[in-house]
Amino acid sequence: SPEPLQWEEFGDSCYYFSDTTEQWENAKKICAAVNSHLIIINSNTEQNFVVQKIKQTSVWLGLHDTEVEGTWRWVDGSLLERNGYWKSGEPNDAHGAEDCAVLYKEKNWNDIPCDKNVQFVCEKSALS
Ligand code: 2F8
Ligand code: CA
Repeated sequence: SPEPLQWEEFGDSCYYFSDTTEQWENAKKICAAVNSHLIIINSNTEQNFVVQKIKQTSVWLGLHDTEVEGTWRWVDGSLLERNGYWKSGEPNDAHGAEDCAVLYKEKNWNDIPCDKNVQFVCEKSALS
């Protein structure tokens, strides 16, 4: 039988930090398949927790502007409020081809092409 995933509890959520890298859509599907979603960052403390667990250089966020360019939505459909934690000059939709967001170890965000292979973090409620 497969090994159970190792979930880490923080606040009211549990987090799974992948070892594999995946394209954004596949990472989203993998999280959904284990009753979770790609991470939604709601606070600086949550972001700091995730950052210190990053294994490589970055992880996918559950944040994209695939539907309307420049309109950033979380995977639960909610709009990104405020300014987020974008790196200076981001999001810039470089080459008109950057619709998915990553969180870097340096604690800031960038938009990159969704077909890049990146580690990812799944989040689910710790309560349910
Ligand atoms: O200069 C910022 C720019 O740097 C890279 O492109 C050269 C990033 N691309 C990737 O990481 C794939 C851009 O997203 C970033 O805006
Ligand atoms: Ca960018």
